[in-house]
Amino acid sequence: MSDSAPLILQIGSINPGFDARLAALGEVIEGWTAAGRDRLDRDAERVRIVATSAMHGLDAATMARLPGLRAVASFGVGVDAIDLTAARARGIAVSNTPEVLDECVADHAFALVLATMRRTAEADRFVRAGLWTASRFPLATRVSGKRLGILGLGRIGKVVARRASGFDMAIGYHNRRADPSVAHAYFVSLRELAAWSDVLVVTCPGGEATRGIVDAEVLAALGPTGFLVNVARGSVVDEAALIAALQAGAIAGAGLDVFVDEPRVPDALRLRDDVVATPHVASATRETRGAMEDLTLANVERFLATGGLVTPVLG
Ligand code: NAP
Ligand code: 8YV
Repeated sequence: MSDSAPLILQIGSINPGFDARLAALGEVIEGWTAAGRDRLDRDAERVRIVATSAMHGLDAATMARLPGLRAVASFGVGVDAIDLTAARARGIAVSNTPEVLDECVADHAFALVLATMRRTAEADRFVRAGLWTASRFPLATRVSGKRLGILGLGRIGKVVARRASGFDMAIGYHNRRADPSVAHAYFVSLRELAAWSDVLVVTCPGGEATRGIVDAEVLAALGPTGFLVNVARGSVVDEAALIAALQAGAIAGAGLDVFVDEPRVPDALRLRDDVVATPHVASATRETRGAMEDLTLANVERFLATGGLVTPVLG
């Protein structure tokens, strides 16, 4: 490749297969290696596109080092780890991977609804520990026919609602504004949605606008028989308030795929039987991760060929 060919800066490895396919599209600087960092010191001005992920993000300081940056292609739908304010100010376009992960993320949300309310993970531990021969497992909570509240009835939230309708559940939701395309009950107030819900499922974006909106007051409204499921971002839930609510019996349990300081999970959550914790895997099936890889690479390819993006979220 010529010395003036555009470079791709990859912030973090996705997996060897993805990394190899990206490298087949153009010259890649591997930002996480010592060699990549040296190369970036020499050739930062030649970088035209950054390939990143919902996990690795892109901060304003890195963007500022790349005067020729025109686009960002991110693996994942959530863009809260990308400084969109800095990107907007520079006219840098950003793409993500919407829709291809909706079904699997909703499936996982529902797995957490069932696992927390029916105590599935706890029951598994009970059998494995050999306790069944000596004692009875406590009763759980019925799921079918209950009220499921959705914080963030967007692409993923709507699939969660579809899953819930198969369990004959009543559905309510809270967004910033009502969605005229759905018949579910709209709650202007998140607190009132929580008070109505038997289980509150969080599927809104992370970032400053939603930081800590599931707070002590919302958890108190959910109440001692209510469950919380979060497949959105750890930042949406005030984790200290959640721990306090669980410890006080102010809510019945929580199913959590996302945490404030991943991959670190506080012992106060990790060691509780009324918490089901998974390591941010809601989209992690071979099928969905493959589709997310394809869409990320399609965005890079389109940018290199035309300057445009397939699924822009900004620009
Ligand atoms: P989406 O289609 O944009 O839906 C987001 C919904 O949240 C919209 O209905 C939006 O409605 C609502 N919302 C936004 N800001 C809000 C606020 N301040 N208060 C209340 N509601 C608000 O997004 P999506 O594709 O469904 O993805 C949702 C999120 O799921 C992602 O951003 C990501 O963080 C998370 N996610 C997690 C995983 C995982 O592995 N655990 C995987 C994929 C996605 P209004 O605009 O009307 O408010
Ligand atoms: C990502 C996610 O797979 O899409 C998102 O927003 O959180 C997950 O699907 C994960 O964060 C990898 O970057």
